[in-house]
Amino acid sequence: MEITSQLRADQTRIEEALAAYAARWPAYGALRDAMSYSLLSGGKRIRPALTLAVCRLFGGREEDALPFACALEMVHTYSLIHDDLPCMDDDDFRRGRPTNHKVFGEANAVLAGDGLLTAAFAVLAEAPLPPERICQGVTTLAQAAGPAGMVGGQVLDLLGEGQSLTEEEITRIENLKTGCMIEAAARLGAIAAGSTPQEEAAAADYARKLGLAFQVRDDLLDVVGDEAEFGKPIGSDLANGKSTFAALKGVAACEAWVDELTQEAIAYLNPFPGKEYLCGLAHVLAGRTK
Ligand code: GRG
Repeated sequence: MEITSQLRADQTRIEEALAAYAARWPAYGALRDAMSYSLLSGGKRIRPALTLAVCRLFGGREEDALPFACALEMVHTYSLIHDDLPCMDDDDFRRGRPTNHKVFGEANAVLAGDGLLTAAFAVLAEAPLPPERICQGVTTLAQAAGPAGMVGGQVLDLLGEGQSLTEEEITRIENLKTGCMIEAAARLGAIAAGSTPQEEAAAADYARKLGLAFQVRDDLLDVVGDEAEFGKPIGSDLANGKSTFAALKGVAACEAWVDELTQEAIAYLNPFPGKEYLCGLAHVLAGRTK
């Protein structure tokens, strides 16, 4: 199947599964609406698509990876809701729509994030997989999202506001804040497939390079992107006093770096037949406009 058709098919499958989980949440006050508003609001579903693709690469069944994929997307969505809050980045728009707290108020936005984070671990725990794979999945997601991963990166990101950070410091923050979850997406696919440790390590190596390329591209879009497509105001990194790769290295160097990282990512998949889709996905992400 062609890359974009496969990606579209994966996105549809993920949308349907997420909507089915959302329909089961209780409607206490605005909670279900607030959780669903952000979960079902047109995200690209890159991370869960990666989970499904890695699972397929290692001979696993898509339906086995789907709960892992959805759980990861729920955690990602919670992080975006909290990241947009006035006490963090204070953003009004996300995915082309008003942010969660703008629609539901701050308390509901905090609780919608909390609800998504905790619901995600129930989704993982109920995956139709052997208990040891579920255990590995829970540990993988918790480590990636927690203090040694995304939350730690967010703390460093907030601390770095208004400061001129070095390339090494920015790389460390971005690897923690964004890269860990992208790596976890790949690892979860490998775990769902019951892959070997070598296979999981190769998928993780691929995802680490992909994650950095994704972040550099994000920095670029904040400078040269189209506001309507990107879904949030251009220049918000600069306005928030963030040190970015684009500001440090310039647009042309960052464009070349994204291509280099993409090639490096793809090289890790060389030993695996059936790698074409994941290679194509890396190229699609390198050229993304939203
Ligand atoms: C609040 C604990 C906590 C963490 C927030 C992920 C994150 C950490 C902040 C997001 C800030 C940001 C815009 C980072 C740039 C890269 C990134 C993660 C973009 C958003 O991911 P996409 O592009 O979003 O996959 P969609 O909307 O497609 O899901």
